[in-house]
Amino acid sequence: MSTSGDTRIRELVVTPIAFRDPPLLNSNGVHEPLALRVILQLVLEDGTVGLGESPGGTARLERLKAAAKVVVGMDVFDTTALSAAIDAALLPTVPSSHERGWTTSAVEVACLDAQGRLLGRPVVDLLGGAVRDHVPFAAYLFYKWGEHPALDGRAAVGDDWGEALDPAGIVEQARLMRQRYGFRSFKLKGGVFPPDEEIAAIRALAEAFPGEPLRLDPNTAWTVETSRYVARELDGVLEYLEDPTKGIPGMAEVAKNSPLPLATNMCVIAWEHLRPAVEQDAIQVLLTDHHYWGGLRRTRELAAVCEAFGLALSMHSNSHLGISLAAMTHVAAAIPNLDHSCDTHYPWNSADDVIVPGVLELRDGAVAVPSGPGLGVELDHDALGRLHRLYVDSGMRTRDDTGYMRRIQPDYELRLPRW
Ligand code: GKR
Ligand code: MG
Repeated sequence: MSTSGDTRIRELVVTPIAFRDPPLLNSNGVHEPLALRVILQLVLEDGTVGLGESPGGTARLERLKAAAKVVVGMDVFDTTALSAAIDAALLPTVPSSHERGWTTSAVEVACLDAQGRLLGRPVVDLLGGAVRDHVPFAAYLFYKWGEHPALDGRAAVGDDWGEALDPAGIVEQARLMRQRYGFRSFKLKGGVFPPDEEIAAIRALAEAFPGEPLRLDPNTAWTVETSRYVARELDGVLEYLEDPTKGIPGMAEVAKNSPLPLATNMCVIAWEHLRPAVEQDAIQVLLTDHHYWGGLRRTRELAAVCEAFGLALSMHSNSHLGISLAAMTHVAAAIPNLDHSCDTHYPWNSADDVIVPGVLELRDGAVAVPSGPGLGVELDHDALGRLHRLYVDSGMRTRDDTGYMRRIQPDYELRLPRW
């Protein structure tokens, strides 16, 4: 392999897709039958193609299309300049650095994939090399309905996970996760039922899987007082409590008396949030996510900042497919101070992947770091075409967990905090 060819970017192909998603419940409502992502193909003048994956939705799609205009002609090895150029182009219309981060991140991953392909080296080598050859992931447990109910002429859509609406259902789902993927740690998405019911589910998990790490994440469904109550109840049972309440000051109030470490992927989501979070001692664990922290190299830098301030590190996930899982695995493999297993939604969505199967496998609760050039995964063009058609035909353009819930339960009210 050599880089003697022309490494300038000829084109960034941006393809929105939709894929099936089960009825997973959260503090905002319920997942719709389809989830949205955007697949990037960064084509270089020499024909090399780098892959990227980003969350979908109209706003993010439009920003990626804007980025596609900016990057043409730039060198794929100039990732700092590329990110700066995209950031500058978005700044006038996208004031939030967190929001701009979603775009620069997706493009950076595609650049690193292309660089790795040019050099014949896995992306993890471009991040300083692997400190682990397998990355541990947690089973991501959700309260869920047995099926998407029949709606507007569409038949009900079931799945092979079944219903989970109480502690027994959650334990059963955890057993399935263990059986299918060998997970050795468990995260429960909470904020769905009154806190005592979710405490009971965690206790049932602790009994079923003694000594295995457990986490609970209600996505800010609780007041400061309720958060403190849950933290006291689950002292010694959870490894950490994730986003029990809203905002850095709220989390700091909870942290003052919490016997449990607090984690977030909601109140510290941009560089400017780190200083107040550290000053107020609001969190003890940061869930990083390369999809909005600026890409894989910035995530590596974030890990160093966490190390400096004594923050433990874990990893956040949203509904995603294999290009994202590959990127998450490469960066997690390169971070020495990854203190907890990473989150992943992959088991819920992997049946509709856009990559050629065989490279990424969740086994014994971990993914082996792909050893091929770049991210080590190949695009399945037929699958991409099919999922793009699904996107076009579905008419779905933005995630709306609350709106979907209201169509099924018209009296559903979004209230945060709810308890
Ligand atoms: O998929 O319902 C979900 C999750 O709640 C997701 O949207 C969150 O971003 O996984 C996430 C979290 O840890 O907060
Ligand atoms: Mg979370």
